[in-house]
Amino acid sequence: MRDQVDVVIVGAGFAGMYSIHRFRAAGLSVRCFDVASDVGGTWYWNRYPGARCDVPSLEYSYSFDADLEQEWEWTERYAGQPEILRYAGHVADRFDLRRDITFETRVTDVVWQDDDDRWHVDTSAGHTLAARFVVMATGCLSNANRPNLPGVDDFAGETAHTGNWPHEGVDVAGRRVGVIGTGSSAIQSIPILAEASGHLTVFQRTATYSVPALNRPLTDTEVADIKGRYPTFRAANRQQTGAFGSENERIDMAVADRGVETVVEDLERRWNDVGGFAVLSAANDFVLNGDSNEIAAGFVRDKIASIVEDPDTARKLQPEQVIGCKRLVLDTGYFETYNRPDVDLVHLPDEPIRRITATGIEVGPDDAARHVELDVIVFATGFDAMTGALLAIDPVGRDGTPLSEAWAAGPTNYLGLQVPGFPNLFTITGPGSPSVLTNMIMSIEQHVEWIDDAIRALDADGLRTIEPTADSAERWVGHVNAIADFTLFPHCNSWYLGANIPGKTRVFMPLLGFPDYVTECNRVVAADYDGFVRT
Ligand code: NA7
Repeated sequence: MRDQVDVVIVGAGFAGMYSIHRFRAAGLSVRCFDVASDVGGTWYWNRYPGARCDVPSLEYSYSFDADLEQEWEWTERYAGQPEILRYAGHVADRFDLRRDITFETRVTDVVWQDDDDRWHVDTSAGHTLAARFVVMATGCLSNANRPNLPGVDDFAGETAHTGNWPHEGVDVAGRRVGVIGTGSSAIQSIPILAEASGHLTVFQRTATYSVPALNRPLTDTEVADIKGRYPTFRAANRQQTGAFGSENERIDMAVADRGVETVVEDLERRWNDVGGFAVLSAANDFVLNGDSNEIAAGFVRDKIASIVEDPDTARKLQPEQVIGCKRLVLDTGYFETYNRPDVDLVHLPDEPIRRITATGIEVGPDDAARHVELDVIVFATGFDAMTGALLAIDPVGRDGTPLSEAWAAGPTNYLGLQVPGFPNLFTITGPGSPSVLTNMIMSIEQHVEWIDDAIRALDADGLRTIEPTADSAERWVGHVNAIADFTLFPHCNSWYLGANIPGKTRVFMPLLGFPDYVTECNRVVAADYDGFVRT
């Protein structure tokens, strides 16, 4: 006999934690599972040196409880991973969340049963549950991508993935370290690894645009200011495309209207004095217009050339693609690191990885192969983003159809919340929702509250199931892509498109524009769950 529960929640990160709190308050019984041994989700796993959030700490935090907002003290403009993990632990203590979480347990099977309108959920620890609802709080960047490079298992030294960093750390002192990848995780960790190791070699496939974070301690005055007006600050942030940054100095003018010279002067000021994503707020069409984009891209390329002393290294570090179509990275001393005598760059387009050996990585064309000797290899190679964690579980919906089959041509769902054929299964910050293009915690709160309302409405109406029609999901995917096509976002091989994973269908997954999305979610509810079938 299966244990009966109202809601199974998969994942105990920020989405899972708020789900537990919210659904409990609605009088529902909940059971949450996580592979980790504590809460925190992505912040539990990403313990690499330098891991830090790129959304300011006073914004990347829950807004659902005023006392929580007031009592927690953030210390830096951008919170580091240890501080965010402490915050997650504090929230778990404060709301007594852990009593409904089973840690170190993987959800292995999630199968819909038409005969009793329940999801049958099995775990690696032998749990068997029957749940009315399943909430996939599995995270967008939780399924690490470890490329299958030739010889990868031959390496006799130590390896680590930034997205699954060993709790005991990696001892790099005096050792020769190689970092594969130059995304955000690599760029955050490289300056610190360079300082701590004997020698560092970076293996770069695509150069990355990065701007100074200008991280710093928060002052008491600015914290008191925000805490004194948190509700209006949050409300203003929710009106922003990315649900954060309402007080960033944003210029609502195109480059051509503002004038190139003024824009470049402003970019310079922002680079030196402002930092963060706001560096690119010097005009409003950088990701809309190719010529405008080139102004910002050229500015950052010139910065790289002025910082990096060796001209050949500087050239390799200058990205060629559109700026902003891969997530802009915020750094602390990244480009400066290449001026160290103990740091080398291998530009993989010139010298591809041939194979990993017992003692390092062999690179280069046939006629100029060379071997880089290494003691440690760090895979900073990112994630199978947005769909990876969902497909790893691969829920089986109506008629025995697995999600992997329903999504063979790319993720199809409605509002990023529900997949046709998967009744009562909800995805938090799923593909098709603003998710990774926003302050994730604001998106998480909006999703959890929408799901909570949907469940309450079902119960109030004496109904058992909710799922979207195939037609509404098809229209939604078209809408998400039509909006992306107005921009330069689809113009490079980003993980937003799934382009970083060999064989993954190329579809732009996140939806641009948080406020319009929320309006649409609310309209759907007001129109009696328009686009959904409730039975
Ligand atoms: P990212 O941003 O996906 O970066 C991964 C990096 O690894 C990127 O430079 C990739 O190059 C590189 N990569 C991936 N596979 C390979 C192979 N096979 N060979 C060489 N290089 C490879 O992940 P992060 O963890 O840095 O950041 C993820 C998000 O977390 C970030 O956007 C923030 O939101 C926080 P590519 O560019 O694909 O050529």
